[in-house]
Amino acid sequence: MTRLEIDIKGMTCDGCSNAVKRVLSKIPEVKEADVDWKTGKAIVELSELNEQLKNTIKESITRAGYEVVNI
Ligand SMILES: [Cu+2]
Repeated sequence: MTRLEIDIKGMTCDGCSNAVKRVLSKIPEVKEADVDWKTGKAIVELSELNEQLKNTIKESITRAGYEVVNI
């Protein structure tokens, strides 16, 4: 298992946290996702991690309407 911390801009309520959590959960390699709009952070547990997967995660969050500032 690999742990990834993501900094996200634009989340303003629990609905935003849930929306990000939902898109992350759709990625097969993502085993667990903890998203907190107050800190702007997502802590993700993955079965594996590589650059392509990072891009997929970034795109998913961006498509949901939020900005990935660090991954
Ligand atoms: Cu919101």
